Amino acid sequence: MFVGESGCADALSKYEALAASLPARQGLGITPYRKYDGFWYPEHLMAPTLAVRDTFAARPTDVILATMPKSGTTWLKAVVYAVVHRGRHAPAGGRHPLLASSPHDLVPFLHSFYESPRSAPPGPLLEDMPSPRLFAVHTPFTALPASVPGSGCRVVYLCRDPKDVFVSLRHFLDEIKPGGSDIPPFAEAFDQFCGGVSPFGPVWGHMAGYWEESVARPGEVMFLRYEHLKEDAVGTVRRLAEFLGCPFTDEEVASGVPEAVIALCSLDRMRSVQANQDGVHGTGRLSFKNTAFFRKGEVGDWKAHITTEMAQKLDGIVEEMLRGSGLSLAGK
Ligand code: PPS
Repeated sequence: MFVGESGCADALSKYEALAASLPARQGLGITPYRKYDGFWYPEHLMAPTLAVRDTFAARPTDVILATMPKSGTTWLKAVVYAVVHRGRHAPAGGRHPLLASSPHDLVPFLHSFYESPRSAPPGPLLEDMPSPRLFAVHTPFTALPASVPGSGCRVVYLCRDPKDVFVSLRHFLDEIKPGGSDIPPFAEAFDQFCGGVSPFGPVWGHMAGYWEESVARPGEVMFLRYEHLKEDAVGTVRRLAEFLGCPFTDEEVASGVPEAVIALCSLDRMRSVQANQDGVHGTGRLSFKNTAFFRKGEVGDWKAHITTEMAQKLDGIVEEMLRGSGLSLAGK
């Protein structure tokens, strides 16, 4: 069942009532959080997330990109868009859509279709999108749309060192906070992150959920690491294309198409795009400049911002919480 023609606000009201009944707290974000099924959600995304879960109808050709915020979402959106649409849009061409639009506009967040206020109900909008549809979520695996498992659609998860996630998140919040709003001091924010209180956190539960699913259903869920995409971009992009059912042909490999995808989606190239310099992302409730999505894009930037003791503390918590899951981030 899709959210009906009566409009998004009506369809959301039952989820808004549920969201309002959930445990709430202030967190390191700029909005309060609500806790649902063990995870902390930015309050304004709680009702849309529940509406997506219950009403979104997945197609077998859909691709869903899942990340913790600040794990490389923007990069993954660009790479997957470039790979999937390379037949229509040559990655080496000068008129590629990624050179005219933000990756966030080309690969929308699923929740954005359900956010209120919105002029049109999400059902027809989603129905009218041609296949393959590409969407993104920050949602934990357990809160993905109920129609996703078993639909045959592909889920790609991108995981990043939680220390770099924290540092990136902190910078992002500093960058986008509306004038006059307060975010907790650095040390306090770090303690909250270590306690699992972050957007869509705890980070370890988020990673473990997708990891376990990628082990159980490797044909449907792929688990990638930001660090591996950096280290072996060509190998990772080729594996990604295979997983998505559109492997690079020998001719494409010989003519450097995977390398062209990587060059197109590089941080410097993306940052130079006009739409990423002066565009805005978000909805009426919360919006910010696209420039906030592009900072350093480095592995290990945490070393410039948190002490060895803090790093050991977070690493220890993550390793402990991941114990038994088969996933280990140690040494990377
Ligand atoms: S969001 O808000 O969740 O969509 O943010 P997200 O895109 O997940 O994370 C932003 C961080 O990703 C870096 N970034 C990139 N890295 C490599 N290549 C490309 N093309 C790229 N684009 C964005 C961005 O700089 C943020 O990381 P930090 O460490 O803050 O630099």
